[in-house]
Amino acid sequence: MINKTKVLFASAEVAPFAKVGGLGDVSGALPIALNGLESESFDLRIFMPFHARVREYNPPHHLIGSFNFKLTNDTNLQCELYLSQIANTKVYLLDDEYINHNSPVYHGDWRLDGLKYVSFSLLVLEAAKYLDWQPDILHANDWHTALAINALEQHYKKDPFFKNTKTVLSIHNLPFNGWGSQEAMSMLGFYPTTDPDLPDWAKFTPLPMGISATDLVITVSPGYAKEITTPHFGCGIEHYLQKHEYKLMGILNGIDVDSFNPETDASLPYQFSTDRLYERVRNKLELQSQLGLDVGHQHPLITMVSRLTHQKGLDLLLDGLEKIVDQPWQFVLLGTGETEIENRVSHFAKRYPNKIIPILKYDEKFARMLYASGDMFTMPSLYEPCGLSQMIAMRYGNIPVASATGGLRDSIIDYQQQPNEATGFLFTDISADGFASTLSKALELFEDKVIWTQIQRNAMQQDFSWHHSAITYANAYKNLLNR
Ligand code: NHF
Repeated sequence: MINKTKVLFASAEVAPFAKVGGLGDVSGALPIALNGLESESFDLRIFMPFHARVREYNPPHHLIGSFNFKLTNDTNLQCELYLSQIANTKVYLLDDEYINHNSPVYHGDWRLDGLKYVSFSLLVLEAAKYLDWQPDILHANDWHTALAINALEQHYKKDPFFKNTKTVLSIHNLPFNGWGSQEAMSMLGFYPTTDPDLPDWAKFTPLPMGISATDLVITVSPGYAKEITTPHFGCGIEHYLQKHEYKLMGILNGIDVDSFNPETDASLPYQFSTDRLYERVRNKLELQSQLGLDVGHQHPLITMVSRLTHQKGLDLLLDGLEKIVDQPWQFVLLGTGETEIENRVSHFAKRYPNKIIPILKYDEKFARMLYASGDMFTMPSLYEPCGLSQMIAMRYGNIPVASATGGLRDSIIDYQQQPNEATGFLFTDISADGFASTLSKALELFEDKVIWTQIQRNAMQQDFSWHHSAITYANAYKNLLNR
């Protein structure tokens, strides 16, 4: 019998059970792709908190057991462990008094989130022991589970069970570092790391602590791995990351190319392919008429599907659009997020009622319609560790106009740099002016149907499958185990 490599994959979000953002998409897809690799043999299992959302989604699951474990301060934590499944992958759902299966994925309250995720980070290790399942690799994601890696050092150093466990920490979003969990860490027995290369504040902050303790750090694109070693993107630990660059690598995320497939997507009125782009136009005409916009292929339709947060560059977008408001475009935005940004978008739309349509909700089906109808897809992010929407947009022939940062730069081939291979437009001057002038250029090229169709075909033919990324992860795991 072949010995499978055992990977404990810990994440706060896992789609479809509980997803808030891209972390959920990645955690619900990468594990399945890794377990499905024919060239490798992985026994990767997902460990996630039993959130209220999971209870509502209610996947088939059953209780495997309950256990108690003693914290270093002598208090007891009572835990329950459930087993469920996503495709080929086992999913363990963990519960305790802090996770409390009635809680939201994120409370938005640092104290409560601190308690929930610091305890979860300990629980994943205790659960592995309870199952007598010794992981070869512990793969944590973002600040929420980073402390599981520190726990190996701080709580389990003498425990032979984890003696051979190697560690990987994926960074999906560096600015979210777990600041505010200090009280929870003290309560649950963590102490500051003594790593002299970290600034003082970071020695007792979950994500930098995990980065310092882990064997390998993987960012979700190669570009972001480089960016976070600079002061602009490094969130105060750039010097640490420069010095420890040897343990830093980037692997671009993928998307589910079976689900996001314009040839078979049942949520679209008209399915299409690179050879049947005329069918794609019919989606656009239908959408324009549904939304009360002027109907016609000649009116360029600009789209955006996004969480409305500061990171996504909404200020820059609205200021940029205003600069070219006299041009004949239409703009449809779908998403929800910070109230202040939602209000600004609504206010802006009221001033240009026949041009700008904001749809402030989360609607997966409508998102697909936008991907399949838009001519241009905007992503003016201030930073973007990977970004998934630009890949989905390209697959549907919706041409990205995006900031030249992180994973956007790694996944989009810029017309201005490589016109023949181009799949989109990138702007390096990440400002309203930079955005407006690049969008104007795209609008100008939209008039040239031969060039535009070529860009669409190039974009739709890119391979953004998870299979591709999974092979790179598998090699990273292998290198780590052979060290
Ligand atoms: O795609 C999943 C996602 C990224 O750029 C995205 C982000 C959060 O900001 O890796 O994580």
